Amino acid sequence: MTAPTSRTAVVTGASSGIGAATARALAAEGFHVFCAARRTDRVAALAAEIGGTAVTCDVTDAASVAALAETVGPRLDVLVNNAGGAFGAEPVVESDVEEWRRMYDVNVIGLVQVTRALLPALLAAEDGAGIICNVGSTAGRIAYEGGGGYTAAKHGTQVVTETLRLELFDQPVRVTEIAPGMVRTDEFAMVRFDGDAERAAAVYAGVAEPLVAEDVADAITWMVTRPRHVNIDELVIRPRAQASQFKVDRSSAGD
Ligand code: 8X3
Repeated sequence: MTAPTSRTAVVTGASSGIGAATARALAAEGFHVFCAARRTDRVAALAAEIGGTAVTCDVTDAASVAALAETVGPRLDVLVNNAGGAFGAEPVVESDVEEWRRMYDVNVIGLVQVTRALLPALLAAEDGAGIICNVGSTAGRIAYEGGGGYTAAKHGTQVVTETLRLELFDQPVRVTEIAPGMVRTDEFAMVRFDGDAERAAAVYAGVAEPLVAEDVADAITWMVTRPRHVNIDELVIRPRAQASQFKVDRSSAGD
C-alpha cells in the first residue's frame, strides 16, 4: 500500500452505526480513512466505497491493535475511538458480570490500547493538529436502572478522556469526547438485548425522530475539523425529544 497523501483518520467500530457513518463523513471531508473493526467483510465494503483502507481489528486484543498501528504508519491526523457497546440491561444484583467485563474491555480498555498505540502517529500529525475523539455516551453522565454495567463503562470512557487531556496538555494533540443520547442504529439496542427485536424497538417507541448515526457523524466531523488551537472538550448530543434520560417525548403516533 502506498502511504496516503491526504489527511488521515482512524475510525474504530467502523463496521456499522456511528462508526460507519463517521468514516463516510470524514471521507467526504477529504480524509483517507482507516476503517477498523472485527468484521472484515463489512470494513472491506466500506473502505472500497469511500476509498479508504480496511483494517480487521479487535480493539480488545493487543496484537490486533499493534497491527492496526503498523498499517496506519508514522503519521495520523484523527483518531475516532468509536468501538463500544452495551450488553444486557439487568439490575445490578441480577446482572451477568461477564457482560460487565466485556463492556469495560471494549468501552475502556480498547480505547486505551488504541490510543496508546496510535499516539506517536497523532503527535506527528501535520501542524500539530492531531486530535482524538472518544465516543462516550449520555450514559457516562448519569445512572439509570438496568444500566449499571454500561453506565459504569461509559463513565470510564469519560474519565479516561479527561485524564488523557490533563496528561497530554502540553503535547500537540487534542483530546475530546462526544456523548450521544438516543441514537437509533441497526445494532446498538439489538446487541444490548441479545437480538430481542421487540425490546430493542421499545427503546425508541413513540419517539418521532431519534438521532441517527449520521447526526453524530456530522458532529464528530465538526469537532475534529476545528482549528488546531480549538479543543471541544465534550459535546452532549440528543434528539430534541429527549430532554434528559428520564424525560422523553414518546407521543408520536407513528411508532
Ligand atoms: C446510548 C445512550 O441511553 O441507551 O449510549 O444509555 S443510552
